[in-house]
Amino acid sequence: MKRRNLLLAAGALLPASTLTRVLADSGHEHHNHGEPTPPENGQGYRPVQTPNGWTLPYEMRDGVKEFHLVAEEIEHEFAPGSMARCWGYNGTTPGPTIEAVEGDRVRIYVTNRLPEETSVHWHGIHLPSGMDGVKGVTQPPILPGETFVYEFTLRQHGTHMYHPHADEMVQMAMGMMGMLIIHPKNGEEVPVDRDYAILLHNWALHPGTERPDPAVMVDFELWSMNSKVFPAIDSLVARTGERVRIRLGNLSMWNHPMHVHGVSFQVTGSDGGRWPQSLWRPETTEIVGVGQTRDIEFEAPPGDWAFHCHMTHHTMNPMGHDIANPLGVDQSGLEEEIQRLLPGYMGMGQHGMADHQGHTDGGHMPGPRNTLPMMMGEGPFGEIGMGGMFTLIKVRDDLEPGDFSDPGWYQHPEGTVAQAVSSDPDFGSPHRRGRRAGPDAKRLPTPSRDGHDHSNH
Ligand SMILES: [Cu+2]
Repeated sequence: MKRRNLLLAAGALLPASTLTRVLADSGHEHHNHGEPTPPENGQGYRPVQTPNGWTLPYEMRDGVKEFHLVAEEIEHEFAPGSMARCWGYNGTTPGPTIEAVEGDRVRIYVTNRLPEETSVHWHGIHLPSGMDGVKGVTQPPILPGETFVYEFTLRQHGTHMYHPHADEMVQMAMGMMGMLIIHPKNGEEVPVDRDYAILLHNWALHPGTERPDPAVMVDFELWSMNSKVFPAIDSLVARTGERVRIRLGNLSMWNHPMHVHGVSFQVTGSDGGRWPQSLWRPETTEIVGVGQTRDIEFEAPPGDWAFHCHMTHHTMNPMGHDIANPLGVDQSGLEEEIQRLLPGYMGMGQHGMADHQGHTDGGHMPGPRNTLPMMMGEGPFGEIGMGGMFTLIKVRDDLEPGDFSDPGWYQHPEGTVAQAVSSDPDFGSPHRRGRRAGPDAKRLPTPSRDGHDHSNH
């Protein structure tokens, strides 16, 4: 194995000194509006929530909504144990959500505190060509230290995004992006009770490093919602029966099939605005393509529901992709060999990878610094074994409208939880076809309730 591959393999299995659960009531930074804004000139709207993020306050000046973005290098935490130097706006990646109403005139100052030139493109917005933010085509670059002003009237509504159009390969890989939400001026025929905005992204933060690598096109280490990875992504919460909208934007390098458990949602809109109801369609997974936005809506049933990208590698943290397949390979003796090159290496994967988290959580595996384990998170039934683009939608009967604090784990009504009925592999008389392979029942991994497979040590 090449040394880099070893490192990546090790990175896959690694550390967990800081397995802090962050699904906390850490007071989501909401928005500048407080409670839903009362109608002004018939333009009232329910403010969007940006999980782990925030909404940019504006000032009203001569009838124009003034916003100020600052492009700058920032310290960013993907989850406890993974810090990086990223680029973003106003101290965060993604940048703050900009929220306005169809018909508003907006003036947006952009100050460049990056070490190189930039620009801001208002993705999908109908505006004068010279406000479109394509460096070299519609404007000169915003040089380091300069402030530019963009000004235009919003002629549409929908879920939009903003990002640089100057050295965008580097600047977007470093985290420069944000959401731009435009509410329809006449309200919505089918109102929603909770409105969430999430930007999907990927990061090449190689094990042991602290700057995303913009040269990577395919093999990313981190897959994020609003630049956080599970378990540091805020849970989305709702009261039973409330209508929830999740606005999803994708400025990453991959398409993301986003899946919600427990409901068939309706796909109701995009950056083309909220679609006519005749175009709404029921789905349980919706692909949010690169450069696209999609709005999904559903009426919330009680429970804890997973919400995640369905690309299985996108719900994992750093892992090697170039390693040989260890499934079914007897690794006795190999560990000692490899440890001479890479102290602390632990051979795993013979029976699958579910035992990785036990080793990393147990702390027996030190790894590259500043690198998350592949899977993390502890739930009411043990290790969750996820990472990346994964979070929970927590729906409760007794949640107050407008309360966004994490309600803890769901208390299942009696008799509604799947449970063990036997530990005998020969249990029952299941119908089977084909030829059985692999170890006979006596050599199957010993089942245990702590998430470990204890049979291979
Ligand atoms: Cu994905």
